[in-house]
Amino acid sequence: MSLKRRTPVFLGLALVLSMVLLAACGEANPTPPDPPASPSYSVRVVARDGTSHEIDLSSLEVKDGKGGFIKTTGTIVGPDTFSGVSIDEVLEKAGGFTEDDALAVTASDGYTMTLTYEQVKGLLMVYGEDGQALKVTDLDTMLITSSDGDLFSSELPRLGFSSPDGAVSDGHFWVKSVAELTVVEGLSDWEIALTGVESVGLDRSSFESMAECPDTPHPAATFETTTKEGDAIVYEGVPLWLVISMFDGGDAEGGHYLFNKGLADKGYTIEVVAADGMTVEFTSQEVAYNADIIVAYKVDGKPLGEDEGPLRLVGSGLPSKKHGVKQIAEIRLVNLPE
Ligand SMILES: Nc1nc2c(c(=O)[nH]1)N[C@H]1C(S)=C(S)[C@@H](COP(=O)(O)O)O[C@H]1N2
Ligand SMILES: [Mo]
Repeated sequence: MSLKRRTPVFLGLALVLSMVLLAACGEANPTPPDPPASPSYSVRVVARDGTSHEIDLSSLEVKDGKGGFIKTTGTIVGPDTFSGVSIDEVLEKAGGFTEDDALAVTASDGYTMTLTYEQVKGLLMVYGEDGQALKVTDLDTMLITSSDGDLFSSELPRLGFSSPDGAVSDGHFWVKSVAELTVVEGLSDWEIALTGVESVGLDRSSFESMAECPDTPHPAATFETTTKEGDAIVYEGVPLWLVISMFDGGDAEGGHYLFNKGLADKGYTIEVVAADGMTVEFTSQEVAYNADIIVAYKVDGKPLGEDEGPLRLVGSGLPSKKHGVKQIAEIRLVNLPE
């Protein structure tokens, strides 16, 4: 009796939970069993000229490293010690890496993180014990191949960043189970302002981590359209509501982003502002869980060009053509309920 009654309630709850869980990528994965003792790893490196090189990591000098990372939730993992090889040596074996290049690091689960030249060289923001950003520091970028501790002994090889003091860097750069390193055209970092219940900066790598997260229910979004010339193109990004979950005050315990459904129901206005100041408005109700209003960061697999980038709005849910804002500089929540 009572069991039957409860069933619909639980189903309803499960649905709601699957709608609200958000944007903190790579944090709920159960850790697979440890790999067999002293495995040998190889990664494929695709050079700028398109040639593919299988690099046996055991053929490179093994170095000791120490470091840790901070997750989107604010949780700090490590620091701990590990061993591995220098990313410079891996790239050297495959034709090199120049200042005009960037590096797309792809994992076997499909997760991808693109590092600028500077990030490949280890210039990353490091964080203090309370998770506060300290300063950009010069770390050693490595592919971790083993660790005596538990933290970095599975899902190898793993991208890791080392310094003598074991600095803590952004978790989204610590790509697990690296399968391929692709040398791509150089790219620049950007940051846009998100101003709402909270104020945060959204930068390139955090956006990519959100869009590339292989864990459901992170809903990466694509939109197919045609250019004025009639060519088919595909935009990639995430729904606008997912970005809003980062600064609408809906965080759950531990700092996971949750979309603040209650606030959206009460109603507020979303302003999307372009670099030239052009601004369009949406209501929170029309954007909430709407998969067809998309913040795009790529077209045909490449970062948006200067004319539209770093981010633009696309999708069949836009109320007018004018709403397809290019060169987004800021997203604001205004007319917030008391
Ligand atoms: N292959 C792969 N690597 C990944 C991710 C992922 O989803 N897949 N998530 C990244 C993010 S966003 C974080 S915070 C950390 C989480 O690492 P953990 O699963 O070891 O806690 O891994 C990073 N590396
Ligand atoms: Mo993360």
